[in-house]
Amino acid sequence: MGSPASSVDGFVREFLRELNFGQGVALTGSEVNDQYLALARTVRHYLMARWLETLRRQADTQSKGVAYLSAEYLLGRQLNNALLATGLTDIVKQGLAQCGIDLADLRAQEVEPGLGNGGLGRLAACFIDSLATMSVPCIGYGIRYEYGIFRQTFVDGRQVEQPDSWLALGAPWEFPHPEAAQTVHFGGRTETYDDEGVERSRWIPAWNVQAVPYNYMVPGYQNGRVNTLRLWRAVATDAFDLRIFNSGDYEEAVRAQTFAENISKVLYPEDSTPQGKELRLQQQYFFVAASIANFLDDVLPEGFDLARLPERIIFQLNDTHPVIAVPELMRVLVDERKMDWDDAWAITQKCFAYTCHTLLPEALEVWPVALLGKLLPRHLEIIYRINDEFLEAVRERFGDDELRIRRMSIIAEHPERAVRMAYLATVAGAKVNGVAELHSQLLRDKVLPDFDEFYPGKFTNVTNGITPRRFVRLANPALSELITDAVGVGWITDLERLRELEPFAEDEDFRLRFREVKAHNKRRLNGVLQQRDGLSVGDDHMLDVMVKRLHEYKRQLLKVLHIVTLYDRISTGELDPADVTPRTFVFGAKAAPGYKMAKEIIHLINAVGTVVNADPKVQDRINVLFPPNYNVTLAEKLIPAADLSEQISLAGKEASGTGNMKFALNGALTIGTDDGANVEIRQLVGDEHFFLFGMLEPEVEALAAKGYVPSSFYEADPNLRRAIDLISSGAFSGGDKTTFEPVVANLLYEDRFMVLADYASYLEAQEKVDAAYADQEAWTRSAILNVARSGYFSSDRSMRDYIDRIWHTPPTF
Ligand code: 26W
Repeated sequence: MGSPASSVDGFVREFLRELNFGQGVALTGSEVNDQYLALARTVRHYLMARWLETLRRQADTQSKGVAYLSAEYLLGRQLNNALLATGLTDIVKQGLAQCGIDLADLRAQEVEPGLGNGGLGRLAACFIDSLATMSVPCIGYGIRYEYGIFRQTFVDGRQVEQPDSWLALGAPWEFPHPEAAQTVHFGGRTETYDDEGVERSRWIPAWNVQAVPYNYMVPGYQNGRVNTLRLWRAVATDAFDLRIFNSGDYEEAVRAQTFAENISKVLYPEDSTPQGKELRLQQQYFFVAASIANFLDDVLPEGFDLARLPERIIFQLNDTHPVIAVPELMRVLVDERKMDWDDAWAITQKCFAYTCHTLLPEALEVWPVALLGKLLPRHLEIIYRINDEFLEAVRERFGDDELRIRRMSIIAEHPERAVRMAYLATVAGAKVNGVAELHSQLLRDKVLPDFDEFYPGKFTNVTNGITPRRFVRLANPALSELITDAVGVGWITDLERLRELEPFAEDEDFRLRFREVKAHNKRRLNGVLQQRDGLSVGDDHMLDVMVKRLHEYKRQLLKVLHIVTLYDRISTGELDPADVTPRTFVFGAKAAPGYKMAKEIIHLINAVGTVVNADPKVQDRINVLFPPNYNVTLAEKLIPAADLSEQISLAGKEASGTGNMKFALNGALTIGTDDGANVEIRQLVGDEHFFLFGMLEPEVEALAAKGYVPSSFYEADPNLRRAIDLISSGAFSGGDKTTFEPVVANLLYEDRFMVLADYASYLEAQEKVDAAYADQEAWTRSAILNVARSGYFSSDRSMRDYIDRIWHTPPTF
């Protein structure tokens, strides 16, 4: 199977063939969606030979690879990346032009697969991109949600969620394989039986679903390699009970089908109800059971000696969501393959590694024993045995220190008996890593200190990274061209080469061109926002951007208080508008549907924006934009245009952040706390090129220990008092004093994330930002140095760290 000729004419032939025979339409009269689908299929043909070749070589060499287990993949649009990977962009552009079609129009037609919530899902997407580019064997395993992260709209400033029907207009990048479905079982009971003198256990499940694999190509950057992302869809086994159907009970007939297919229906359904919780556990087991079965039965050659499994695979657990894979592998090895328990456990402990992505105690997953036992009775038994043997080893080492035993038990007793998934992952994993230096340190010292002591050498750090292909080369073509002009193209796969830009910070002409790039990106953003939301960004404004999930610990409220203070000072005449740097503040954030306070904060941001944007006293000075439905596609336009990156979480709470890296690499300066990967960004770019503010993590601890009283900060700081009073006064809610009462009360009497304690320091840092921005030459110098010194944050480097320290999976070919 030869790949289509790489010429404009060859492309046009292929494209028209797809349009005619694939879509069944003629070019004349075809819709944009027909054209997009035909183009996507044409481009995937170009990748096909490489994909098949990769699979063939992998089967031949049988070298060790990574199975990345993740409940989320936030892929972003595929077309542009596929074009970049194949180097086809110019040919396609010309070919389409011959057909009277603008490539940009077809790009805009693609709906991104939003199969993730935030950083963790996007990280998974960056990692598989890097592994393909580095020629490392990897299969990404996950769930093909029918509805991804909701589409966010605002009604009267409040978030309203709409279903994300990303499949509605066709899904040209996926390859369904119903013939390769796996059966996944649930419920029932266990029993022991005599197997020729050996007592064994077996699981008698009550029901099952089919897991149908949908394969996606993961192309490396211009290296002829294509790895696989395999997402599972749940399909009912006896889809339709014809007997019941014929008897006229249509509802009952489809009930079982609906029940089964709910498993892959939506990303992270609400877990505030017991049903929702159970569904989430079903999702987790569903995709890891299918993935393990797929790897053992279909990927490994027939007759493979499972004692050698660790030579072939490492299952990387992306947070605790896939951790039920640990007892599942044990069940398969012991119950199905009849392996001795100790041998199976030794293998299992070499085949898993675990990444933790949080420090917030409430985000550490636990599964009530009652629920787990009902859904997966055999797995619960296995977990108990793992725990018994583990605690026995702890006793051997530390004696009968009951407090320690209770602390370390995989089973928590309070408030209800539950399985601590992070502990299970830590006991089973060959390695455990955090996602930035500070986070990994806190993980060892604060979250899992007993485990760190018990398992010397198990804990390690791998600082996150981002793919420079998508987030610089594709998202910022203008900057990419400037960089390539200066240092050559090597940076795209060797991001440390950006260092060679350092001398250009002193080159006046280069600085001018750098500023032109920013201005160009702002105009581009303006075009996108105009069309998308009717919003505009002035190109003479500093663009101050805070985009990330809406969460109290990230402190969007601190940003709001800054804006309210500025607004108050200008509108009362305390500040002369002429002395204020013109700024446009941009927010992008989705709140979890059940997270009330987060939704109140969204409402407040929109309310403040409405008032500020309408007030003639501050017009042309400050502006607040909150385009709804922030996603990867919008990020790719927003980040390259930004001047200032807001990374203002309370120190010790943001595990890493990856947005922070994207901004620095696109030449924004950061205003940030000493948290997550901000710490490393600041160390690399230099203090003079980073606006640090706020308490350090130990100071946060100390304040909490002594008793934090937020209202005392309110009493003591007149600026803060004015800002909060203005919100309470109804100034942003049409005079209604009750609207934002919950937010204000939360700030004054709880303020879990110490917004008020860091307010003064934040304001001071913002004044430094203004002063620095006034000197455009110096600002540009800093921005260039941010780019030049952030090469470390390539996900290629993250992958090298995982490979060297955890996976030991060298590149193959
Ligand atoms: C239990 C359900 C659940 C699901 C998702 C809890 C929490 C999540 C988050 C969306 C997880 C997440 O995205 N964490 C982020 O992971 C990034 C990649 O490591 C880090 O950079 C961020 O700091 C961290 O918040």
